[in-house]
Amino acid sequence: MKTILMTGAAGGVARFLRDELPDKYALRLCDRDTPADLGENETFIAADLLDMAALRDAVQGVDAIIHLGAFSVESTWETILDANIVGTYNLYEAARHAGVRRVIFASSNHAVGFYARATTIDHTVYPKPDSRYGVSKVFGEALASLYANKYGVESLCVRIGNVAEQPIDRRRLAIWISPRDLAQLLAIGIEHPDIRFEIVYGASENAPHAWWDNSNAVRLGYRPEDRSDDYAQAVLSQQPPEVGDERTFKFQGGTFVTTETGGDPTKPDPQ
Ligand code: 15L
Repeated sequence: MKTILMTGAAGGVARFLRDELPDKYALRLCDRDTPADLGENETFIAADLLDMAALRDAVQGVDAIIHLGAFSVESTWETILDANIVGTYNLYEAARHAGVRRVIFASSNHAVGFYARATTIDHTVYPKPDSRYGVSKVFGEALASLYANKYGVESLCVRIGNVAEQPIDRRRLAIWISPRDLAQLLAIGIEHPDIRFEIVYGASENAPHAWWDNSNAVRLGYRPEDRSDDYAQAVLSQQPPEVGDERTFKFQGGTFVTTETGGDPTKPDPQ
């Protein structure tokens, strides 16, 4: 049985994944706070991403790491610097020293949020972050590339769209990923024999609404089971046409392209 360390394990994306990842993995959950309801195949280890000694203990003996731990929307520079930049550096350093072979890095669509919605992008485009948060995800991808090429710590970087049971608005019809499709992508990240450094988009089958060409994920074996178009009629009939600052509906990143604090109107602004 493979042991997988999951950072950010008390967060919302982890909650979905803990239900969806195959039982064949022993999950070592890692966060500052203990997640609720540990399952039979789950153990918990407390670690702050800023605490290198605790991280070194957390990564000992694992086969792969799913690195979800981060501040997950726009915030102050200090918050992003600590949680997402220093935290991700510490995680890769701990992985390198422990000889962990594979990391699945939860990148974000906000690494490329300043691409126009009218443009279809693939995994080879240069980054266009829409926020300090997006910059931190570009940093994570760059770090993953460095650690793969220099130290042999292999990475699958997943530019996650929006993880939810169903697409929650017009923008999310283009970038939605269901929990089971995300779990499938992460399992590819754990199991695929030929990954050194790869970028894929974390999206379900979202044609005809999609902005991303996810052929790299398909090449690695990804076959999404869920389609955002199944929800399009319901979403579009409830959503008024987008109004307000036109940048928020011209660019893929939505409200992240203008906000200084929050970024995701479905979440409270960070303090
Ligand atoms: C993200 O990267 C955030 O973590 C998530 O909260 C959503 O806001 C998502 O992007 C999105 O763009 O919808």
